[in-house]
Amino acid sequence: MRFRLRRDVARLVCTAFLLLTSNAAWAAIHEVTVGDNFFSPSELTIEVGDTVRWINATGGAIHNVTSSDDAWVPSATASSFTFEVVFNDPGSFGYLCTIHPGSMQGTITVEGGNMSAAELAVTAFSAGNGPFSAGQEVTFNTTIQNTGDADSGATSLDFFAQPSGGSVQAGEISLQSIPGDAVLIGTKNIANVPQGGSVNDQSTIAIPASIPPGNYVIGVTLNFSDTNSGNNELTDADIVQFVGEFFINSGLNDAWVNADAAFQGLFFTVFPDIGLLFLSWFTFDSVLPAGEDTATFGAHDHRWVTASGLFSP
Ligand SMILES: [Cu+2]
Repeated sequence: MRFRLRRDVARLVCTAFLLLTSNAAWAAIHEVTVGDNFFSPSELTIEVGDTVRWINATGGAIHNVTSSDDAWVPSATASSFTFEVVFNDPGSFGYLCTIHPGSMQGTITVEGGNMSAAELAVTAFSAGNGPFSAGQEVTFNTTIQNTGDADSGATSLDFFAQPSGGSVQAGEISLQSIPGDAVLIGTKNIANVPQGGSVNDQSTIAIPASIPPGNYVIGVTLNFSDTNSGNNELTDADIVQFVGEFFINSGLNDAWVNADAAFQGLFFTVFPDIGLLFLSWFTFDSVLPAGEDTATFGAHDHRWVTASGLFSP
C-alpha cells in the first residue's frame, strides 16, 4: 500500500514536470461528437495551436469531416473514426459531412490568443521653450510606454519642426506621420522598450542652420508598427521660437531693453573695421545695499557691467 502511494506521487510529479516543460502543454484538445446526423458542438471557438478531435462512435451510418475550403485533408468516410486537426492560424473554418451536407455542418473559430506583440505609445514629449538660434542645442524629453505583452526591440524617434499655423497644432497627438510642412531636425535610435515598462529618452539636437527664423511646433514621431499607431506621435505643448544665426555687426549698436525686465538693458558698440565689440549691461542689485552706502550718480543699488573684446567680422 505504501509502495503504491509513492509510485502514484512519483507519476504525478512526472506529469507536472512534463506539463511545465512542454510547449504543447498549453495547447488544448477540444472534442466534437460526430452523431447521426449532427456535430456537437457545431460551433467551437479555440486558440491558435489548439487541436480539435472529432470522434465518430455511432457504428451505424457513415460520416466524414471535410473542410469547406480545403483547410485540411478530409477524414475517412466511415461509421467509426477519431480524427484530429491542429489549428495554427487564426480565422474561421467551416466544415461538413459530405454524406449529410444539409444537416451536418460546423464552424471552428480560431483566435490568436497566444500571439504576443509590443504596443508602444509616446506618452510625454517636451522641448526647451527657446528662443533658440541656429546651431544651438535643444534638449528633447520623450517618454515611451510599452503596454503590450512583448519587448519592442529596436525602434527610433524622429524629431521635427513645423512652422506654427501649419497642419499640426502645439500639444496635438495622433499625427500619424511627420506632416508634409515639417522639417526633420534629428533622429534617435532606441534599443528596446521592455514589456510593461517605459523609456525616458533625452536627446540633444542642434537646430539646423537651414531652418528659417520663426515660430515652430516641435514634435516627435515613433517609427514603430503596432496595433495602435495613432499614439506614436506627440508635439510639445508650446510654440518654440527659432531666431536664426546670431551675427555681430553694427546692427547691434545702441540700446536694447526688454519690457519684461524693467530698468535694465544692454548697450552695444561695434567697430566692424577693427573687429572690436564694447558692451555694457545696466541693472540693479537684487538686494538693496546697506543704508549708509551712497552713490554719486543714480540709485545706490544701480550697477553697470561692461565688457569689450575682439571678434572676426
Ligand atoms: Cu454524415
